[in-house]
Amino acid sequence: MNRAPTILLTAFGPFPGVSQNVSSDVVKRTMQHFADRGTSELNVTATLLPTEWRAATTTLAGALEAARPDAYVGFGVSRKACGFVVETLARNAAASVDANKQMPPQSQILSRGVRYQTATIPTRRIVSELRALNLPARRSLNAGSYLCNTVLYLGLAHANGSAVRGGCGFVHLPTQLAGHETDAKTPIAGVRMSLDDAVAGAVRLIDLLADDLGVNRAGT
Ligand code: PCA
Repeated sequence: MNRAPTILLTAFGPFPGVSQNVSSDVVKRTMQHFADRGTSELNVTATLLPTEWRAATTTLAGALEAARPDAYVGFGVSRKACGFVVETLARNAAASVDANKQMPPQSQILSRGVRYQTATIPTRRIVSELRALNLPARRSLNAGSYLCNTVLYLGLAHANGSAVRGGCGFVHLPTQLAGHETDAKTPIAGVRMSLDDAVAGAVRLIDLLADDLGVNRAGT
């Protein structure tokens, strides 16, 4: 019997300057949404990645190995994000200190890796679906050179050699969501998106990937 399609999500823990990472709240709540929906047509599974060069890499590899996902989407935060920032490119570059005060082992993610890889989730359609929900969303050509870019790069490298037919991508969220105060007491200018909005957008994104994977949502 064929198993139901599996979508793997990841979120990040704290890192220097961000003591509470909202990506983990968003992914937790999104998982809860799918658990409450209780469909047997789709498995949505999630892993929290430490924002550490070595541990993030090994935790992601373990999660990909265990879940054998049909699609993979990572979530993280960025100070530059005012809404959903759907990354389109991963660069073979690694820089900056992690949560463990360590620099990356080398300036490239993979020594003989290609310079750029393109996200394989349908980024244009995702942005237009999010905007149709009235959520701020844009595509980005620069995922940075920190751990979010690394997990997108490694996810795509993995997907290249396995059957991740529903795509692999990454979404940056604002470091602070409206009405969801973390360590930064003042709301960040320009961020109108709340935690509920972020969860609604993440759910829509997953439903879109699930549709593409042929999941029948009738009755859910
Ligand atoms: N944002 C960082 C790493 C973890 C996170 O949430 C980044 O943009 O790379």
